[in-house]
Amino acid sequence: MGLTEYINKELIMELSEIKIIADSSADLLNLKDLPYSLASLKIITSEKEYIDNKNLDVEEMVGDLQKYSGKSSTACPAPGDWMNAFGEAKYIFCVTITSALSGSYNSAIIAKSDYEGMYPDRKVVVFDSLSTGPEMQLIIEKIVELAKQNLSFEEITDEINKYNNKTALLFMLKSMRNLANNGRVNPIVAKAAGLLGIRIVGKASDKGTLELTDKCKGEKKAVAALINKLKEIGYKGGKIKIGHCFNEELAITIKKTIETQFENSKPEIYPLRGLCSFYAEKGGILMGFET
Ligand code: X90
Repeated sequence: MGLTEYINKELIMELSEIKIIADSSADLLNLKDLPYSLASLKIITSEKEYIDNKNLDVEEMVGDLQKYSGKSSTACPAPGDWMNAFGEAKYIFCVTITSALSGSYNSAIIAKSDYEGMYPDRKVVVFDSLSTGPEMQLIIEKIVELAKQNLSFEEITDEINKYNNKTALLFMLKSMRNLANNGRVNPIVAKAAGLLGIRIVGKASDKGTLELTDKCKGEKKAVAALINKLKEIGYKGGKIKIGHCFNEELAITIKKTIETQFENSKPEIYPLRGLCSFYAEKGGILMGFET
């Protein structure tokens, strides 16, 4: 075998050697086409601990939380949880919730360095989504698309880092109680979200924090504000995903509004899983899209 052939052989990954791992804030239980695992976050109350995996009954959790007024918190996956999810895979692509609000990214980085230390011929890359939920799903789908095109590990890494700059996240929330109680948003700002009929619209900032953009009286105005922001941020009809916490009706309204304004847009609707449901709370909407 000549040198060029040798190098090429090194660069080209078999699809079966690739594994994608996301933390559970991506709301993704399985993936078509490529091996996939998730690293679970936890939701903790004084009564119960919920593990955000496929066995979690999200409806039950959200119901419990509505009745519960004590302290509640969340915990990110430990490095060992990431390591377990890696399994025996040779090429691993990890996607995490924003490192500005969670330790998940740090845990994954520690797992990466341990794993690569143990297996020098294996490779792990960790992408900080600077976001969560539906925007993470877009990144994951892009990894699958690139892997199927037989790009190398490094090429996929470069392309995903670029793609990450071309995706964004908007949200609409009825309550920010859990975000405020857990120090993820300024409590003074969050107060408005507790008022009856008030909807908060905001986005994931470039730094991966929550940035509130509009405080709206009523859902109609909030939908209008959300669509305005969508255009302002630069959506032009590309991929878009709407995750909702037991609010399919509002998700459909938003989907229809987008479809009438962007001819080629095909918004996808899905239910949020545990971590995102805890913070977005009942009625909340997260929207990830390409700009
Ligand atoms: O490590 C942990 O315990 C997890 C902490 C996560 C905190 C934030 C979760 C946000 C979930 C709420 C609205 C969208 C926020 C945009 C993020 C930049 C969803």
